[in-house]
Amino acid sequence: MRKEDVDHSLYLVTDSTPAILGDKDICAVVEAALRGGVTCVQYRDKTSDTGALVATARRLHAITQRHDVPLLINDRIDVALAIGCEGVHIGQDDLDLSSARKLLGPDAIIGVTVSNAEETDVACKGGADYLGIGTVFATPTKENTKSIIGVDGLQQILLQIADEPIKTVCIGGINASNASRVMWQSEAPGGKGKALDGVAVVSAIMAAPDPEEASWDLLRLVRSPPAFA
Ligand code: TZP
Ligand code: MG
Repeated sequence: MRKEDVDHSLYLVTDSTPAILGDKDICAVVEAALRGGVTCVQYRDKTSDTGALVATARRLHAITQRHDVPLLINDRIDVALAIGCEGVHIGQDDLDLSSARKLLGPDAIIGVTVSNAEETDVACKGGADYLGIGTVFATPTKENTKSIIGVDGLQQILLQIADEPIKTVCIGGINASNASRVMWQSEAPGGKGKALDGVAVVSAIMAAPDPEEASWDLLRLVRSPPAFA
């Protein structure tokens, strides 16, 4: 898949902690989410050692490839290189964008987390393929997050990049009760700025009793503009 053709509509970020994954198998959950229509997967695992990361990433990649969906690795350029997946997602404390690009090459997908104007500017100028904008809402999934930006902060960043060709997803506390409002806010009457390309979720899918159904519901919300009555 060419990176220009990646669909960011429903972007699943995995979590391997018992609080979210419980005793389920990560591959079974991701497979169910893909059946439900997830369009992009990021393997995010802050606790496993490198050997286990590579092994799980390989299993996940075999699954995402069957669904023709890209697999990105959180933080770990080395793991992405080892398994030959489609790219990485880096935060502000990880290896910098230009080094990641040098290592991975022009065809890799590189996403960057941004939460303010300066980070957004640097990521756009540095050639990120997409931005993960957040944290939108406070979330137990990432408790030590630096900045909760709210819907207003998200709107400001979307306004700042109105003319940039970069893709965007938002992250942080997104679930079926707020996905439509957040996704479509720029299109509402009086809304300004770039439209989001999608939403990124962890617990709304990884912790759902039925990840396939949860994905299906979220995808419908993200793909169908509300009536703005
Ligand atoms: N980055 C910013 S918030 C977050 C990450 C990885 C976690 C989002 O988790 P959830 O469960 O979708 O709120
Ligand atoms: Mg990181």
